[in-house]
Amino acid sequence: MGKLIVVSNRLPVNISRHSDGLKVQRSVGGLATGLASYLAGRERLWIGWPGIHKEDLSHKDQQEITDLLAEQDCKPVFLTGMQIHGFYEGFSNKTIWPLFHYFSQFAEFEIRTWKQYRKVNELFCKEVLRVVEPDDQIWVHDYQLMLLPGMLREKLPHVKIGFFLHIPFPSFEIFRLLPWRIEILQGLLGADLVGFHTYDYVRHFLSSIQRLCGLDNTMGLVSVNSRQIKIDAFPMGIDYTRYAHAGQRKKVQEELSELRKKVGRRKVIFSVDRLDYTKGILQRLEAFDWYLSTHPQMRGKVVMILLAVPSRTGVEDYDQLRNHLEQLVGRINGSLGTIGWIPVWYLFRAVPFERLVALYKLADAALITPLRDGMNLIAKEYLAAKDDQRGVLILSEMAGAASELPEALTVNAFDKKAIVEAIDRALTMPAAEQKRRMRLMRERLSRYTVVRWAHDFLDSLEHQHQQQSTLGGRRLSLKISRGLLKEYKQASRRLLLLDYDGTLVDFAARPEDAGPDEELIELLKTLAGQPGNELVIISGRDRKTLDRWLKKTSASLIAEHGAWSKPAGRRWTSMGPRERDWKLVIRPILEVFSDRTPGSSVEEKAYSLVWHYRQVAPELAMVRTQEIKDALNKLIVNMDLGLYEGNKILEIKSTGIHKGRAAEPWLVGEPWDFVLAAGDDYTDEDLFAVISKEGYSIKIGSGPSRARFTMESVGQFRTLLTELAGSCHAASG
Ligand code: GDG
Repeated sequence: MGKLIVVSNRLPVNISRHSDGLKVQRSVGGLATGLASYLAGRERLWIGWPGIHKEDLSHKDQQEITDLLAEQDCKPVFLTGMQIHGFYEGFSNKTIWPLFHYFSQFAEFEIRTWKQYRKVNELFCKEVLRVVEPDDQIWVHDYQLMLLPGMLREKLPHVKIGFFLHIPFPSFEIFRLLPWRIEILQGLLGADLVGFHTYDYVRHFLSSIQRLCGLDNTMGLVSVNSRQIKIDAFPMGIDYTRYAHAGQRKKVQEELSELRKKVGRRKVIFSVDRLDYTKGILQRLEAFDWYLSTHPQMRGKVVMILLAVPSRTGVEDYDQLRNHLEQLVGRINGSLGTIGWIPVWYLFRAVPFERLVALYKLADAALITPLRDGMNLIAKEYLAAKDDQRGVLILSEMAGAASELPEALTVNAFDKKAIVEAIDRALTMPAAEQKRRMRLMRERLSRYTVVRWAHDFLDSLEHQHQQQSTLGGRRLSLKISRGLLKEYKQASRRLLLLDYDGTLVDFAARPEDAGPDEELIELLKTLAGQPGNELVIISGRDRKTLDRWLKKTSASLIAEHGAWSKPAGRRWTSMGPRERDWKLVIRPILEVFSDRTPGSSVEEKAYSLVWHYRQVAPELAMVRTQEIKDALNKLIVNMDLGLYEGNKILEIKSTGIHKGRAAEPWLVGEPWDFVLAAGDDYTDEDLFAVISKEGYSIKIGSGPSRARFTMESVGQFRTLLTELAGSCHAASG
């Protein structure tokens, strides 16, 4: 296996300037720990921003940092203050962070910061491209780099790319507010594996790609062109033993006895977070205030230690939050405190690891009530640190961790009364019950650690990639396309049978918007005009549309899946008499369903009726399609009709009309020495069935097919056609 390349916004290092030069110190983070054992004996590289603005560094400094970091298996992406301002403080923290945590009222939608975000993702992409090798695994982290997987995929079609989001993925109704929502989804879909903390976030992501990109999934597997992407939940764990054994450290014991002396016999409620509006600090403080008002017997007997770790200082919303918090602390302490008892012990700073663990060990209850949180590792660390199994965790339902910790007292963080009740229950809970709950949760945390999490993710990425290789078995490789090109050049009689939608052009939201671009018209004209060529466009569209869109190309046309055909320069002829009676029965049924299903429509073609549902909410479309099938299946048993499910359509048509039959007049008796047939959906399978095994049949996209080869996308297929067109120019010119 090749090396592992981890890419995250920040490198796991701190750089400081000393009188004798720059110093790099590795910081201990969950992710780094999780990877350490996985990486034992394996080459690794971590790419990220080193935390200092580029303009504060001379060229020599940059070189020195690069060299120092290389010793730590790290590679810097140097960013200017302006880039950090737009990309990190701007788009990441003022757009994505609030929106993904359901604070849409705080989200700013600025083109300027979006552009910086894209630019910085490109810079990260460049750094990865400098070092990546074909066998490597690339693991991209978090919301600052959501475009990166897509950018890498464009350059590296076959390399293994995983992405993990550490914050929540919001529901579709929130995500859709983002003006650049499609770009973000396309970026993420560049990965082979997209991981989230919980299954709820997976569901939200799947629903967004379904509604915004029209991509369905089967058990979390999504096909994009002919790549299969897995979307799954990997709840991040902690370095359990580090916290569980920390109590044995002398420094922790000293801190603890110091704290115990200060607290005396009082009960302790501990609250610690980065100072962020998503963490619900004000709300929990108000709840504590209410608790003290409604439980006067507890005054003087309980304290809340509130540790707010500075974060994003200088940003207005955060400074305001700090002001509010300090006012509230002041008000509670002023109105309820007495000489000798301060209800809230407030600290605005980060504390060293040993003091943090001592506080965890001291606390009778941890009050962790974020309004929204991707996971929340503090809740897990509190439990792990409790080696005596005493203490109660009060945890918000809105933290990802809640789904793994059902033995905690879970609360709705907006429901102050529920928090008050939970505080009361926690402080009066019998020791045996505390132990029972603690034991179950600690056992789980000791099994699913951050190391297991990293292993699971990377193993799953490897597995997903192997699956890709199996699926890609029939992919039209470079070698085969060279052979195809050679045969095309050498042939003197060539037949090209090409489907239109999904083969020559991508799907549009409205079918009428998928007309050909100038480049396509030119390409088809060239192909049709080359000596010895017969070009047939074989489509499900009606005659009028094909005439209007393709008349300049002088290609032969087949409309309505073979109901009509028009050899170049001739008139349309139909495949046989039309049977109208069945439509009189079936059309009204489809219309009733259509009236009840916003976004759907019924189209009548000469030989078929089509129910279109591209614009219908996916869950509703699924229900309605099944209902229509149930209703019609009974009716058509004795008619010469079939029901066909295509790309967001359900078609009812005569079984004798299909693309294979329509192509026969071209195939029979003609001495072609090169045949190419291409299409993307079930209607093209009838065509592939009549192509001889020497001919080239190509399916665009994934899924089972009779075609000999597959290609990923319309873009790739058009590139191949352009090469064919160019090859004969070159030959004749
Ligand atoms: C994001 C997501 C998700 C905090 N104060 C001190 C201190 N810490 C350490 C804790 C813990 C970490 O920082 C905080 O982790 P969280 O998970 O609670 O929150 P975020 O920083 O918002 O992280 C979150 C996480 O990513 C992982 O995917 O869980 O939902 O928002 O490890 O111990 N450490 C020390 N002193 C402090 O004062 N030493």
